Formats: sequence, structure tokens, C-alpha cells
Amino acid sequence: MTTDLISSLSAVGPHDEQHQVPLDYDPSTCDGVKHLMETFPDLQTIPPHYVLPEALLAKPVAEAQLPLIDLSGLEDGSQCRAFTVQAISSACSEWGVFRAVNHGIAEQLVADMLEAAEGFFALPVEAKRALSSGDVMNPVRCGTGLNAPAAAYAGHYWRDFLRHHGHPFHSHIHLWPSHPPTYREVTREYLVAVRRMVLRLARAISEGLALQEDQLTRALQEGCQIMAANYYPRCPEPEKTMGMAGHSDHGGLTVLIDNGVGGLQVRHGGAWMAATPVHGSLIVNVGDYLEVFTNGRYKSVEHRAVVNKRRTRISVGVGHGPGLDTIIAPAAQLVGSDDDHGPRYGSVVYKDYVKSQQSSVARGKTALEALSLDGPNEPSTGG
Ligand SMILES: O=C(O)CCC(=O)C(=O)O
Repeated sequence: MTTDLISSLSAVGPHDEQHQVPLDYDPSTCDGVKHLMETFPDLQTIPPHYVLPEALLAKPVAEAQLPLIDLSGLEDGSQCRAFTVQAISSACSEWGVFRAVNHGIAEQLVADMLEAAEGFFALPVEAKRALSSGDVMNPVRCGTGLNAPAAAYAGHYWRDFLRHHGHPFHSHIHLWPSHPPTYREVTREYLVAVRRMVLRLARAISEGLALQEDQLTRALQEGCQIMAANYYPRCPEPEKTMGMAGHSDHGGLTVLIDNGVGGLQVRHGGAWMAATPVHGSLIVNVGDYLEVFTNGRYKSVEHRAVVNKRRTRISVGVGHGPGLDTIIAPAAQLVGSDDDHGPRYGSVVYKDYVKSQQSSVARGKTALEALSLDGPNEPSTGG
């Protein structure tokens, strides 16, 4: 929303200038929640579009005791390799998410990545508007709320985002934000380091699945890397809205970092739980591609983000999937011939899967359920 538009809105709708936005404020045409909070810094009630139905709201939740895995056990010659492989395998099948420590990504690089993301969100709205697009397959895209174009849905989420493709860099780096000036250099270095770690994990996962041929590592090696930086400003009424709705990621493995402000929640055993940040650790999520590839042995984790009254939260998630033109389906070696171990998912071109998942306003694991040959899973709700 431009300053002129704000002034004109301020002049029309009845409102308390300090504590409420104008009644005719329309978030589908606005420049996001960061800009909203900067424009109305004394806001005490959120605009009605952001108030979500009770069923979608987060209730107070218990702390998740996520598996914590020391990845130094995967280093060449480590005596602990078999133990670490087993720990990764159990975490992927029981939780679909774990915390990784001794992951090989320098603490300073993580801090620099978060600072680069923050620097991008601090740019003037015009710079961010230049990267906004309604096309969910655009290789660089800035926006607010869900990934789907805002006009397509009624509820709005308290988040601004920047998404862009990473590896292979030569195809995308020239499209990335050119500001802050260090953005491209830092982001590239971070994405290289994350990809290296993910490929080590993929090898360990293949080992855990006793796959003779490592199709998983090959698929991720030749595949795509998509980064999402999320900005959740402080929110005057966090209990009435959410930063991000519950969803699973479309790729194989996602690596998530944040600025130390809590907000991530994961769904485990049907219940939502808080995954409070642990300094020095990274969150690794199993995504839908890995669930399909393993024929359901590993489960993609449903997760969401809540917001808070005092502090801005920034997170950066980097997803790794197969090539966009790959047909995804259960790996033949993981499908048995008898009825009990037959294929549990159909096949689809990954690009079409990404497009349908990103365009949909239905969240949870609905995109994966549509591919399931077992029928619908347990429905996902708030709470
Ligand atoms: O901000 C978070 O913790 C969650 C981010 C996320 O789920 C995403 O970017 O897809």
C-alpha cells in the first residue's frame, strides 16, 4: 500500500487513527504485514481479514521433544555411522522432523543468512513489490500470507515472504534480490553448505533403507533447491491469527533456521507441539517427495508457525526436491508385490505437484492425500 493510498484511506473510513486500520483496508492489495505494522505502529487490534476461524487457530501446546541427531557421526571413518544412520531413519519414520547438531554449517554463515534475509525485508516496499508475482512457479517471488495469490482466499496470514530457487545457481542467481549488496554472495554460500549437508543426509537415508542403488541422492543431486525466507512481525493479537497454516513441504528434505524467536509447531501423533529454537541446531523436515519415494515409510511432517506480541520472527527454510520434470512415485525397491506392501501413492510430475500444492488454499497434507492410494488420512485442524 503506498503512502498516498494510506493517507486517502485514513481520510475515509471511520477508525481510530492510532489503534485500528481503516475499515476499508484490503490486505489483498497491501504490501504485507511488516509494512502494515510500520504504517500503524500503535495498532492494538488486527484487521478483520487476519482473524482466522476458531478451528484454524493454535491453542497453547506442549513442547516437542524432537529427536536430536549429531551429524558428526556421518563423517568418514566415524565409529558411530551405523548408529547415526539408524537415528535418522527412526526420526524420519516416527516424527518426520529432527534437530541436527554438528551439521557442518558454520554458525556465522547461519547468522549471515538470517541477516541477509532481514536486510531484504528492510528494503523499501517498492523494491519488494518489484519481485511480487501471482505465479507460484516464478523462480523468484515476494509476497504476503499464504503462497497462493492473496486474492484467491479470504483468510490472511501474518507473514511476508521471499521465495526463490537456489541450485543450479547459474539459472537463478541473476534473478535474486540485488539488495542488500551482500545478499547474493551470502545466500549462495549458505545454499551450497545446506545442499552439501542434505546430500550427506540423503546418502544416510538410502543406507537406512538398505537401497542398493542410491536413486535418492542422485535425484536430489540433479534436483531443485527452493528457499523461502519468512518474516513474521510482532502481532497485536497473536491469538487471533497465525503466521503460517499447517502444511507439509513438497520436497524431500527441508532445512530450517530462525532468529531464535520461537513460533514453529510440528504435528506429531495427531497433536500440535512447539519446536522451540535450540541454539546451534537446525531443523530438518521430511517433505512429501520423501514420503512418496519411501512408499510411506517416512512421513512428511505437518508444521505451522504462530506469531507473538513482542518480537519479529525470521525463518529461512530451504527445500530440496527432485528435478521439476521428474515423475515422482514410490521407489520400486520399496514396493512389495503383495497387497499389504503394494504402492501407496500414484505418480505425478513433480512440477505439477509443486504447482497444485503451492496454489491450493487447502493446507495440511491435502496435496499428498490426493496422491494417496490408501484414501484420506486423519484430517488436519488447528488446536
Ligand atoms: O517459519 C517457520 O518456522 C516455518 C516455515 C515454513 O514452514 C515454510 O517456509 O514452509
